[in-house]
Amino acid sequence: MPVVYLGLGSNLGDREKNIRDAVELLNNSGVKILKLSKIIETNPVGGPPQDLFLNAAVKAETALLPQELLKTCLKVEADLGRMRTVLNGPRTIDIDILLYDDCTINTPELVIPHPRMKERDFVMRPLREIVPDIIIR
Ligand code: PH2
Ligand code: MG
Ligand code: MG
Repeated sequence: MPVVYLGLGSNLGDREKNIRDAVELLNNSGVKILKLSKIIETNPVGGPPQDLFLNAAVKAETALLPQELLKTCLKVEADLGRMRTVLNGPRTIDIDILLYDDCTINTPELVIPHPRMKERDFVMRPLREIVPDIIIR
């Protein structure tokens, strides 16, 4: 089954609960969680002035195709009350597909590997914890 890596972030509401609930909902939606990194507190990068984030990464396996996985991530975000008002603004939960097997995808809806992941410490620190030898092309 395809192995995928997801990045999670929250800086609104009960941040840790949001991340743990997202992991649980994903696991019940055909995205079998294999590993969850530590949940780390990070300074917001970009966007308006906003509160500190909690970030984490997961390794999972799924039979969902990339577009289906994206729909599932967006559904879990919506189920946890995410509103999209301000670009890069505060959010109850953000679930980003970082890697999907060795796939490269470039569509208007979905770009994999995630285009900004390498420069983002809040993504790479938890990801390297669960995959120390990861190489991103
Ligand atoms: N997500 C963003 C923009 N900035 N900063 C931190 N620390 N953590 C995030 O998850 C984050 C961010 C866009 O998705
Ligand atoms: Mg994001
Ligand atoms: Mg996102």
